[in-house]
Amino acid sequence: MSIVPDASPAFIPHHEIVIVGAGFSGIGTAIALIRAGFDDLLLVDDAAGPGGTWHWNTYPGVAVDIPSFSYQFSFAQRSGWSRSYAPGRELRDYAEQIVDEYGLEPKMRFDTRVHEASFDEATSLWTIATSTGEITARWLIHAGGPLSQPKLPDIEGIDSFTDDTMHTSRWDHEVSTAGKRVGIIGTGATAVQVIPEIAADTAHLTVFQRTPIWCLPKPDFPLGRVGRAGLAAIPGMRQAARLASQAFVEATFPVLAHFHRWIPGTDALEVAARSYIRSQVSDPATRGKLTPAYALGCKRPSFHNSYLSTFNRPNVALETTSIEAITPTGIRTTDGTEHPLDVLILATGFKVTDKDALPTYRLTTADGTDLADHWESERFRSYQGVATAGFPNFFTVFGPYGYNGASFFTLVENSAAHIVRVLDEARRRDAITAEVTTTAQDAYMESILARGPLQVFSNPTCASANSYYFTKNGDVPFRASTTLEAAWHSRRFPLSDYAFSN
Ligand code: NA7
Repeated sequence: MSIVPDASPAFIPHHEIVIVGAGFSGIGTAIALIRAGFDDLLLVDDAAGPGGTWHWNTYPGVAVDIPSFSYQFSFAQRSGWSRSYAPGRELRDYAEQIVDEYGLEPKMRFDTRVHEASFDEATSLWTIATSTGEITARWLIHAGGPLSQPKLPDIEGIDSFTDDTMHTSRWDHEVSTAGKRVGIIGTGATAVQVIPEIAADTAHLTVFQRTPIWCLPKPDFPLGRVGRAGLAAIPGMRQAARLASQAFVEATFPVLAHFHRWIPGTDALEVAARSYIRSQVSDPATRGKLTPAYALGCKRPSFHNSYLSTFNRPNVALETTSIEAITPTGIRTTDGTEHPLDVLILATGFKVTDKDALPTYRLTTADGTDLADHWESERFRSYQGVATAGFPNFFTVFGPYGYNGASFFTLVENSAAHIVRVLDEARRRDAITAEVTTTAQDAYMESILARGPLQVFSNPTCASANSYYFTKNGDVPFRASTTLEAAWHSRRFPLSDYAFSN
């Protein structure tokens, strides 16, 4: 359905709505829009299929680290997950099934990279330059996701290694690590999953760690045929599992992180985490190196039941001396040691708040203001992570200060509800532009930032965590809010927070 039924032909865009990204952000937003009657939409993605992060990340051991009962859409809950924390392949299948179920395929254009988007004031349309041609749209939604741009380490000689090398998010399944001398740089959530999976088969595995990660036990268990049948057949069982899972996720991230000062006994968690490390790692020196010096929560903790104990293996070494260079034959550390390697794995994460990551293309308003420059000079600001004052007809599913750290699916559903609410109102008014007011954005930012002192991120030890939660300015652009509160505001904000024009 078009929002402007009598628009002049010159002003009729190719599509009413273009969504950049066909991962779960784009898929969930598209479904919410279609349900609200906005059918004329197109999703573009540079991948060859849907699923976003779950399309790209196929490394050994890839799995969710939020329980699957929560890591799914509320309107498309499954009983068929093989484990309480589903493997990545099942998430990729889930994305493909949802695309089928909701008939999204004809609305998707793959292998299409967006290069630039510019808003034209005369027509109130976006022109989106892509690798497969130009598209115009009334409304542009960036659903790119925060973990889509692989970050290569800035280490001398990165291109010089002559044997096999790969970033974890572009795993080359032709390369075998079995019987080889393997090096892996990074000890974030991805490395925590890869290392135990490949260690046993390698001739030798050297883990190059810069900053240790808090690794906690994962309540990961197979659901089995009986469990899955129970979830599907017993009335209320799936809902009960979801409720318990949501409560667990809420307590372990949004509440603990954003209301840290109010929660008694958080020190006890760190004590328990240390004791877990002691129970898992036999060598005291290795154990010491694997124990973080920053507060639990400064950076995303990992959950795995065999990561820490993998360092007990005789063929696994933890190297904490800094890397000086990558050489044609391996890695040289600053103590002069050469580490010869056959395979080099870069588990070095993603560009999350880097200037060229959000969004990944140049996006300009009618007066030429570039969004990335705007955020660079003004620091990140937004309204509920969805809209930015000065950028009409543009929405982000994951924008700054929008995500509270709970299941990503909750964020997607909240952001989609917010966007639908604005577009519904635009349709009611026959409006062709909608833009959040500066007053509304300022009030939102003030309310979120006021909670900063309560957050774990204000702990001084976070300075040594190298956490991607922090921007280069030291800001942590999370939505300091419980999930219920975020859901409420996404659906109940005053419509006067937006300015509409015909
Ligand atoms: P992360 O969590 O960003 O981890 C990247 C890791 O790579 C981390 O240990 C970094 O060390 C390390 N790294 C990055 N650059 C270098 C250089 N130059 N030298 C040495 N080590 C380096 O990415 P992941 O892919 O593991 O996880 C991303 C998210 O995916 C995760 O949070 C989950 O939500 C799912 P550092 O800690 O910066 O010292």
